[in-house]
Amino acid sequence: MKYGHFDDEAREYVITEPQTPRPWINYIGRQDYVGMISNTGGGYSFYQDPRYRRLIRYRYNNAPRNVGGRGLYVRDAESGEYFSPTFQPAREPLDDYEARHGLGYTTIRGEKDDVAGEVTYFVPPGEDLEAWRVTVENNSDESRNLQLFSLVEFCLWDAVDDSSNYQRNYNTGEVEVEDSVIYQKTEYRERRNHFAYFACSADIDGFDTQRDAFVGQYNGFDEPAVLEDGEATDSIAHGWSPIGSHQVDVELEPGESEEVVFLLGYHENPQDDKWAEPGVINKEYVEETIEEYLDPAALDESFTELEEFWADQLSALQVETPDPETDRMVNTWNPYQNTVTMNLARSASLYETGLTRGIGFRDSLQDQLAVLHQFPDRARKRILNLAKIQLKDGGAYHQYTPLTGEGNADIGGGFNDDPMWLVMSTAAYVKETGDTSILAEEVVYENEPGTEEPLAEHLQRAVEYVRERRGPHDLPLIGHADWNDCLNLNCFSENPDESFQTAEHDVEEERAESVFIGGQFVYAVEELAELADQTDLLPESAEEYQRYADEMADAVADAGWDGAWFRRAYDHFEDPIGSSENDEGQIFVESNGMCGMAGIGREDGKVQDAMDSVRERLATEHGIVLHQPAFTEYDERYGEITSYPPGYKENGSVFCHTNPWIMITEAKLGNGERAFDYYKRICPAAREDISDVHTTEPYVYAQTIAGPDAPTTGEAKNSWLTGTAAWNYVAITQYILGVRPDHDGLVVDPSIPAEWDEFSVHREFRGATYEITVENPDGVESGVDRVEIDGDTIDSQTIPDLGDGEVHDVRVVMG
Ligand code: BGC
Ligand code: IFM
Repeated sequence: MKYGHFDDEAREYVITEPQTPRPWINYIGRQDYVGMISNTGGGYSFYQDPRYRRLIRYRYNNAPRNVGGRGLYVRDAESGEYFSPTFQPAREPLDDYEARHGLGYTTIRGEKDDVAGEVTYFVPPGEDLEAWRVTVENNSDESRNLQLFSLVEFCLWDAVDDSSNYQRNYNTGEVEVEDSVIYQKTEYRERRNHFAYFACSADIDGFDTQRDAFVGQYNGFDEPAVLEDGEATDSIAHGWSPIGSHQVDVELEPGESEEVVFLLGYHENPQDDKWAEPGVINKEYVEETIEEYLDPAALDESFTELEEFWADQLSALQVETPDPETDRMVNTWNPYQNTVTMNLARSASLYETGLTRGIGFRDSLQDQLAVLHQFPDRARKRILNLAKIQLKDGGAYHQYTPLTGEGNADIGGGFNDDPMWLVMSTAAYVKETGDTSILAEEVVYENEPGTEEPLAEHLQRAVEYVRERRGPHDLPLIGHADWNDCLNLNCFSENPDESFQTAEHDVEEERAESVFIGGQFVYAVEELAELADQTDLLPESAEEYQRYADEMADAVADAGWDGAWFRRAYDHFEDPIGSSENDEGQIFVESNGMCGMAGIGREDGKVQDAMDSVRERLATEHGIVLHQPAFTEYDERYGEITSYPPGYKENGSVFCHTNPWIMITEAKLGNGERAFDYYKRICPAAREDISDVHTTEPYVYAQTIAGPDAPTTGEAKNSWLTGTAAWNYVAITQYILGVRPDHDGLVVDPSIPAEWDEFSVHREFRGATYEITVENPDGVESGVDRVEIDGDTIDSQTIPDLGDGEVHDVRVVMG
């Protein structure tokens, strides 16, 4: 069952039924001001930090869900009937409803009894505010006496305090109303000097700022007292729960409509004006902005700017394939999700509260892989920022706090895969841009802020970190965990009555090993070897790095091989995990994907065997699950992974992040059919028809899809902020369609379904544009017979880096 459809031309997802199985959201704003808008107008907003600068309250685990925060109501003053054009919060059934999620904006339209309300939400580029452009329309044949009510439920800045410290925050709330602007100035008198405003373009007929006055003591947002009575109370909040609500009376003749603009904005005084008079907000800072953006003409202009921004962002890579679902993901939705994920890391969604997590080292480095061609400069900056939370021993803090840039000491380090992602992403950055100067950038270490070393040295330390921390099988020590946060193997006793995971222990005693990191090391250090061929900025030679990689590959091929697939790890007692010797967790996808991508043992058939085993044991119609069999009981020796019921999250769900590793490996083996088949199994657009099963948005990837061991198999969870987006984009564009940046140019090496007879890729690369057409006259899955550039055949699969600002026609004939 579907709840809408794609409008490919407009690059919008159109939702035609408000009661989607979960809130289906969109993100607005991409710099400091960020908001989430659901298909019923819910969600929340913040400035820079979703915890400390939260503007709108959101109740994460609420029933009915996704209510509060934002609201719009249209009321007929004569009949007293009212509805929300966004369906919620009034939840009055609508005669007509449509929500359009576009790139950086959402438009929702609802009609009832011949009155329509339409609202477009977006953040004008460069501004710290969200605009709601609301139009009320009289589609009946009589004049109507209507009232529009807005609603914003302010969060008192620190979102944790907001939901925990009521003895304080029921007293701190302060507001001010001047003309049509409601100022939320809570805590302004304290040290922070920031305030929010909720402005309206119309002369208002009333307002409310105290929630309980608006809602009524015993009503909900679906039947607020003010809507029941038809009149705002002009309440001023003194403590309790400040809100902003305007009442605008609108008289409309038949066929007439009226636009009203609302602005929810944030302001922070400049540093030199930090200590304003206590309690007196500096409205003069925002007056001009408010006036400017209440004017629809200014909003038109910034909306055009927003559209141009996105057109430009997407223009570097566009494709045309025989598969429309692939096209809509690759051309629009996947890069859109990549950008949102790059901006927010894993911090704020409807599932990530923004209260506890910062920017993850591992996560954010992987996010860069997909945006390098879109905004290489921002990616460069982020890579260098991340390198700052590396530790001098080559390890890294696992996360940093965006407001301060400091490593998160509560979580610390000890995730032993972390350093390798720095190597992988830096190498990918250089392949895209050719800019080796990043390696010379001086970067500090988190634990030695006084010591700056070139990024090249950071990479070297990353390599040494893994090389120096190896266990009894010469495989890398896993530390607290590798990519799989929940595989926690350093448990020090086999006695189940003792609590080992939590016991204080000396890191020196940790012995559990990771085959996954072994594969990752081979992959990353071979990249480093290639990089060393390009530049002498790295401390060691290509041969030396290759020797390290080969050494590790031998250890993996030896102790990491189970006979038909790669093992996953060894626990503290040297017992294998991910082996046919185990009862549960016999085979894991991660190590097979990573060792497969690294090509370990490819020459003697190991990679192909591993892929066959994955297909036989892990591939389901909803994607490839993490492992089989799933763990049925909590087992301290494996840690958090066994805390999940079978089929969920790290315990055997389709953890979508890992699937592209298999797609890439299959593509590298030339198995185009399989690679693409896996791509389609988890492709959100391809799952649109089973939206009632999948439940999350059909236009973005979710982190997990419940595996076959789960009672709700096929159900997705935790959509939007996931490394799944970046890796799937890499898999489809670089390995299946096969156009990938390399140091000397763009490699063209497709691995596609045999029945595809042609596809094309528009790719901008280092200043030139390549219009690539791939023909497949013999119906093969892989293999390239001929490459022509501007009519001339070249003797290679690599389109040279022409860098001449020109457009070049590239014809590739497979065979
Ligand atoms: C989740 C992981 C997550 C980790 C850190 C665990 O409970 O299962 O997916 O990465 O927490 O937040
Ligand atoms: O690899 C992690 C990621 O860093 C955060 N989400 C879960 C993944 C698997 O545990």
